[in-house]
Amino acid sequence: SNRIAVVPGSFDPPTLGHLDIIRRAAALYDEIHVLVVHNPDKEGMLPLPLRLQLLEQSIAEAGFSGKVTVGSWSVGLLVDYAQEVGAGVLVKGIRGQQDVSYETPMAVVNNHLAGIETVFLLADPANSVVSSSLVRQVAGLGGDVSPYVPSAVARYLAQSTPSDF
Ligand code: COD
Repeated sequence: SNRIAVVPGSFDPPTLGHLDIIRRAAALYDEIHVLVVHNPDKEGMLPLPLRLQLLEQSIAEAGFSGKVTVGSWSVGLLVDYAQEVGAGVLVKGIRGQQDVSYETPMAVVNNHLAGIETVFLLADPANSVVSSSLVRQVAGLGGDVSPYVPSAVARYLAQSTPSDF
């Protein structure tokens, strides 16, 4: 059924942009699976268990954990996971033309592979410059990223040293 949606991402780390998309997806669907898609070839900044923990904490602190579960996926196609949990929809956030170009082929292929639809939510302009890579860069140089990330993430980044990234 299309009442279950997957919100996939790297979430390295989770940002306020991610959280806004999760909140809005939860308003549209009965059940949301936030999925940390782990690319074993990409080291990334935060280890997978920490991404999961920060996502869970951020979602709980934002007060919309009711319909939202957090999981991870590192083998096989994203659509295999969607089919396994009975989701007919992937929800993604669009910040601008670059996101459209990046997401379009994946949306088309996922539809061909499994009949899964991708629903795009336009980023809130307040978050349109926020990305995990920007947060990694600013935090790595010792800057304050608290305007861009949930407080659980800000707390974690503030107590780790730049050389951790
Ligand atoms: N505001 C709104 N939305 C945002 C913001 C923001 N500030 N920042 C990010 N988002 C959105 C992104 O557009 C994306 O939809 C989502 O949040 C996650 O973002 P990231 O950066 O954490 O994750 P990405 O972009 O690295 O995506 C990783 C995926 C694994 C989800 C992606 O690569 C994917 O769908 N892969 C498919 C794997 C697969 O099965 N391939 C075969 C068929 S295509």
